[in-house]
Amino acid sequence: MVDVSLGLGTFLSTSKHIFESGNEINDVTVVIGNESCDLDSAVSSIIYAYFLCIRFSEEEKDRNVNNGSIIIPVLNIERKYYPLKTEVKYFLNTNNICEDSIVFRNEIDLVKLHEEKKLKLVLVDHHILPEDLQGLENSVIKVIDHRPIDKKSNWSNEVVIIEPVGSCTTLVADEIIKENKNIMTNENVALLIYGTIILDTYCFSETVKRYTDLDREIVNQCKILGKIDISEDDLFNQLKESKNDVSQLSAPQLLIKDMKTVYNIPISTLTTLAQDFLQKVEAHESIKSHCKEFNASVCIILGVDWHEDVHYRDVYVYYEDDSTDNEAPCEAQQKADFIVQHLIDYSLLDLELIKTIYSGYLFKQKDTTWTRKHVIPVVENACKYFIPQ
Ligand SMILES: [Mn+2]
Repeated sequence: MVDVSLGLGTFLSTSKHIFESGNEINDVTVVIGNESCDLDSAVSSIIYAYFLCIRFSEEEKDRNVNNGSIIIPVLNIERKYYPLKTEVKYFLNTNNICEDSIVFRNEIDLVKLHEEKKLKLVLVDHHILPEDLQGLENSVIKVIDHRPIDKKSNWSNEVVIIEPVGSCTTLVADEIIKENKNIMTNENVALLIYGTIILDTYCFSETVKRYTDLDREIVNQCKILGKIDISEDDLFNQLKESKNDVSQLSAPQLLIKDMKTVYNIPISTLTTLAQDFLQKVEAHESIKSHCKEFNASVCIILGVDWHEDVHYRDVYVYYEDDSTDNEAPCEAQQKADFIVQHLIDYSLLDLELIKTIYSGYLFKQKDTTWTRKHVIPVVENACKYFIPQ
């Protein structure tokens, strides 16, 4: 087991090192968050794993044994997508947790560990196993979540903590404080929890109202035990800024950062106008490889730009043009045309065609009150009724 007196960063790099070294390991406790890998999921899994590690090493000390077990937090995304989680990367970095010391979902074979009967799984910030991990129920030893209970779940009362608080880290910290308050005096532990709760509750905003008394209480405990001096507002602004900072991202990464898929059609939202994105030299190539990666022949880009208090929106509908003659439109174009027609007829976006560019249509969205939430059902409907000619 890892020596945890050295802090969070060392705990992570050491347990990762032991895991990768191929040494004889009898059991692996994996603490994993949900697939969005937002700050809540990332911090909950890291801090809870650290807490378990301290608990086990104290038990080991008592019994004077080393039983070949290891505890690792796993971020539930592929490593290549980590740069997209800008606020996660920023906040972990500033708390001495570098990317190298993290284990990502594509780097650990949970199913194999389960089959070898070596896996103990802890779910944080979700309580339903994803599709590819169905069948691993027997390995789950603990579930901590703050979302509304999904009726499909039936964990026994001994393993599950589900409470509707603002942030899952609140529940994690609550358990830590009850059992071993000392852990919270680690400055990084306290600050990570403090920042995550602040971000999740929109800094205890009264308009959003996404907090409970327990969130408030844990934040106060973090301040006292971790001797935190940064104000809630300052840290909230830092985290919000880092979340919106896309300056380090490439064009293909911008298309994935905020994306939802509807009937196999990726719909990306940008923080600039699509028109500006399309002017980048690598724009066309990026869109093509984006379609390839998601196995799509049509994709949609929604652009937003803020100028003081006014905002502008535009919509770009792209199709892969694989037609060999110019007479009949290819299937992808027919589909794009059908979607465009739906957006014009059945949505209130009030679209005005600006131009066609790289086998796609660029529209100005004249009613800017409509967002992706409104676009999705229209695209869904179009896909449902589309029949290629
Ligand atoms: Mn959460």
